Amino acid sequence: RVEVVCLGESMVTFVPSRPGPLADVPSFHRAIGGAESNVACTLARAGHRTRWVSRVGADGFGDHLVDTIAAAGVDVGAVQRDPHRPTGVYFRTAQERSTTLSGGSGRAEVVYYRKGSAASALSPDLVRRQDVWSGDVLHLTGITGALSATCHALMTRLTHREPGRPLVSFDVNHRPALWRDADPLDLVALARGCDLVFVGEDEAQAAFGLPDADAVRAALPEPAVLVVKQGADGATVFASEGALLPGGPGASGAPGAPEGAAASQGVDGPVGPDRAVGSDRPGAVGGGDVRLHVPAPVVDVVAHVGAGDAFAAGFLSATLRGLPLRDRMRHGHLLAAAALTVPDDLAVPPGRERCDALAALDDAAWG
Ligand code: KDG
Repeated sequence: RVEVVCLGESMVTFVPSRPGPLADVPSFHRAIGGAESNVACTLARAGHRTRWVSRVGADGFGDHLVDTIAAAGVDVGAVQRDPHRPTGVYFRTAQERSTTLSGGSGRAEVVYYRKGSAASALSPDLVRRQDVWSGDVLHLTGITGALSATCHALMTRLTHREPGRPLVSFDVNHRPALWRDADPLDLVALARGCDLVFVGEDEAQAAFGLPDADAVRAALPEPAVLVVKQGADGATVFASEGALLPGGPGASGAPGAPEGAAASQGVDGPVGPDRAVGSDRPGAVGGGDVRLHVPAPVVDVVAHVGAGDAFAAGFLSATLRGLPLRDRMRHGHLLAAAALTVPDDLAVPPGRERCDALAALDDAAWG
């Protein structure tokens, strides 16, 4: 059984051979990007069974994406090929070096060539329920909502609370270049329908005018677990009482819909007789909220892009293993730290034993 299904667009990425604006960069090296496949690859490398659901062109870049993501150990059987639309591409324009740690919205500038891409044609009709609903967790990001009207409809559909769906994890990932003509508050509406939400404090300030983590929680009370990433200051998690305990949502693989729950039609088809998300899940929602701030390790940052995805992967990995809330946050920070120290989106995450040992260090060692 798949543990985590990640749905979203991936692109071939061109990373500058040396820092600087696009006009001055003489050459690039090819890598891959895509917030959701980054999460799938990192989780797979951390030993979890993952699937990536997307659409790529019937072109060489599509081949490269599918092959590379499959090589990381991700199930790519549900990836569609579009004979009429190309695979998306993006360029990094700079790789700044700094010593701040950020799992937030990312500061490197990017230039996208993705309008009309194969993935932008994704729609509720094209995505089969059996592909997205058969894992324990479905991981989505706000990027998909900005790609096209059909992608937005798909996101609205997938974040609608209803019986039969798995735990839905959502990284807000506000990308100003993509939301230019749309209302970023739409992202808040999508997040409200999810069970586990990640958002950067910087993006919440810039996109929604929410000044701090507490204001974000006040605006987003619905998700059982909300993680607000605060760059070098670490991150704060809010969790409904019970949601953080082993046996609550996300603990020990508990959240998934039963095998065979998914029908073979598109996600717009009738819903199976499965249990609902949220209140009927053991220990899911109690009265109050737990609030926990967890500092991040300081690392020498090479590039921020991909760090937020790695954080989500670390948090999800520890959640699937039923680890306590503090350890989920620390696993997030550790995987983000690895991603921050490489120029590409994806780093090889530290092994599980090493992460467990570092996560177990006392509070003094964690600042
Ligand atoms: O989180 C990293 C992503 O931003 C990067 O891989 C590209 O998916 C991407 C996007 O749409 O910005």
